[in-house]
Amino acid sequence: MKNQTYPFQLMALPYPYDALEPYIDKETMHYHHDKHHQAYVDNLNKAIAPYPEFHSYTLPQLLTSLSKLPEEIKNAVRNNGGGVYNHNLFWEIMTPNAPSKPVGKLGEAINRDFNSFDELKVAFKKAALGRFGSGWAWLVSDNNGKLSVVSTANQDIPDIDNYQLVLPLDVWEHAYYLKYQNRRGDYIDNWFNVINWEYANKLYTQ
Ligand code: MN3
Repeated sequence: MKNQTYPFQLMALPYPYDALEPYIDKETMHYHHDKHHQAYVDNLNKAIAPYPEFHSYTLPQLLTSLSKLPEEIKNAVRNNGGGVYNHNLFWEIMTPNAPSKPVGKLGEAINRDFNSFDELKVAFKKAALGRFGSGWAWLVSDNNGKLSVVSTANQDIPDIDNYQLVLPLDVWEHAYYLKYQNRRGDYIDNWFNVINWEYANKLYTQ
């Protein structure tokens, strides 16, 4: 997925639509993946279709070269390219067979940098609740493996030249409104039950 180029394609969900029930419901997964994510893919392709010089760019390359893009497609690539990239990662970081807590080197690093898994959850929830409007909360690691929690607006990604993304959480209303309405906090709490910590550890150690 990471190395694909134009025309970009919608990533298949790595599990059935109802696999994350009861924490994330089947109907939300259908809308989120089949409609929202698909729209980001379509709009990204539409934006770069007239610019063959960018057809050999991977998504990370496009997103880290925004300043090189023509003015008229810069925002479309930033928003829709970010949307594709973030959702690809978001589906992968969830699993119906989630271990209850962080594993491996990542588990050790969480204890080192946040004192405990519980304190990480507090910091992460604060960032995710504090993001006004639409955006994402992230656990990221710097080049020395030090972890931190950040949030971004809209579909913006953290600085992937300098940070490894470890956990992405979508806090757009489309990610939770059907089941949770305005209760973003409950959605965040429940999301911790479906994190694929094996995969997160792989991202952290790669
Ligand atoms: Mn989303």
